Formats: sequence, C-alpha cells, structure tokens
Amino acid sequence: MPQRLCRGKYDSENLKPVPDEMPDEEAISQYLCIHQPHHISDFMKNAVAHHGVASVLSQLIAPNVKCMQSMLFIKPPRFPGQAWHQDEVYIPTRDRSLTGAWMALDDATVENGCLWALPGSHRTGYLYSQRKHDNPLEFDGALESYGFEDKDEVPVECATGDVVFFNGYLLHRSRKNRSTRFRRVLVNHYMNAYSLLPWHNPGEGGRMALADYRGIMMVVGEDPYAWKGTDPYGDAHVRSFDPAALESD
Ligand SMILES: O=C(O)CCC(=O)C(=O)O
Repeated sequence: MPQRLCRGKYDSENLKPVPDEMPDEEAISQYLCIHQPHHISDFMKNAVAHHGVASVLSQLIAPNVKCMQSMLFIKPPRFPGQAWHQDEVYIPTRDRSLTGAWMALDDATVENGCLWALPGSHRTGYLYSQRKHDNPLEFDGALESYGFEDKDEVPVECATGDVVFFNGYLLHRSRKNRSTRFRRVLVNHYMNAYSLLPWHNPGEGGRMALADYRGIMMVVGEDPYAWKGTDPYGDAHVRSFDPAALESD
C-alpha cells in the first residue's frame, strides 16, 4: 500500500513520480513519514474509517467521532524516531478527547523503533513545555517535551495488524530504526465530533474559543457542526529530518 503513494501515483506536488524501473523498496525508502495521505488516497480514507477501529473509538471517545489527521510512517532502516511529546500540543481539543490509533503494518520491536510510552502520563491533563533536542542521530527535528521523569517508560511492541489506541496527553516517543527492516505504521488522530478543533483556523470574529478547523472526516455518528460544511482537503506532505540521522551506530 505505501508503494503507490511513494511511487507518486497520486495527484500530489509533494510525492513525485519515480522511474518505473525503480524497485518498490527503493521508492518507499525515500520517506520517513507521509502526512495526510487520506487527503489524496481513497484507500487511506477507507483505512481512516476502518469499521473495527471506528467501533472501538465510539466506545473510547464518544458516539460521534471525527478524524483530522493521518500519518503513514515508513521509517526505513537507520531512519530516526520522534522525541518525547504529547499529541495534544499539536492538535488541541477542547475536551481532551484527542486519540491516536497507531496501526502496525509491520511487526514493531525495540530494534526497529517501536513506540515507547510513559503509562498514566495522560491522566492529569498537564501539557509539558517543549524545546529543541540535542540528539539528531536518534530523533527527527520535532521539539521534545521535557520536565518529567522518564525512567518508567515502556516499549509498546506490536505484531503486524495490532492497533494501539492512546490519549492525546500521553507522553510517548520512538527511537531510531536499528534493524534492517522497515517499521511501517499508519497513525490516525480522532476526537469527539462535539469538540471544536482550534487547529490552523482563527476563530469566528477573532474569538479563540470559536476556532474550528473543518478539514475533518466523520468516522462515527453525526457531525453536530455539519451546517458549517467542511474545508477542502489539501495535499499530503512529507516529514523532513536531519540526514545526519542516517549515520550508522
Ligand atoms: O511511531 C512513531 O514513530 C511516532 C508516532 C507518534 O509519535 C505519534 O503518532 O504521535
């Protein structure tokens, strides 16, 4: 499945076509992570709305659930992970309903850079500050959250097909892929459709409390704000990282 995206088979400025003779493995090895693939691919839209995942989300979150983000991690050998963070820092919800569904497309192990989490760190609803990290060989360029003890972190090793659901306040990270295998994962983010989404858009009449990004996709139930319509989807885009991370160690 990532082959078609990585071979540039969709209408996207950011995912350029590759020569026919290029092997799939080489084509997919160009990318750490493709953001918003569901904006351009019907296959990915169907994955976002996966029936089994949607059914769990309706129990975990609420009867009405919308999705605002998909991320297809490919993470080839030697590619970096992402430092400690809470997803809610990036995608604020009004009611703490942000939930990630992390779907393993390969076995994810400590060696190939599985997810690590700090159990229970979502409970208080505390959002930690962020800073630039100093470990470009391990993590991509995203900022790191800091100000907490991380000795109790646990690896979240998964078999292909497993789905991990986690709250947007959970502190998590992943490390560099130190294996010779890919670590592909589809991570989609969902929230209660009743919560406004102050992500990207300024509020109505300049009111922050009314800010509501509408580039969303309903996956369960009714959209209470259907009267607003939805924003047209944009392109997919590619996550960049420091090529120094590809040094072996
Ligand atoms: O799986 C990874 O490498 C990182 C995923 C992640 O941090 C996220 O989904 O927010």
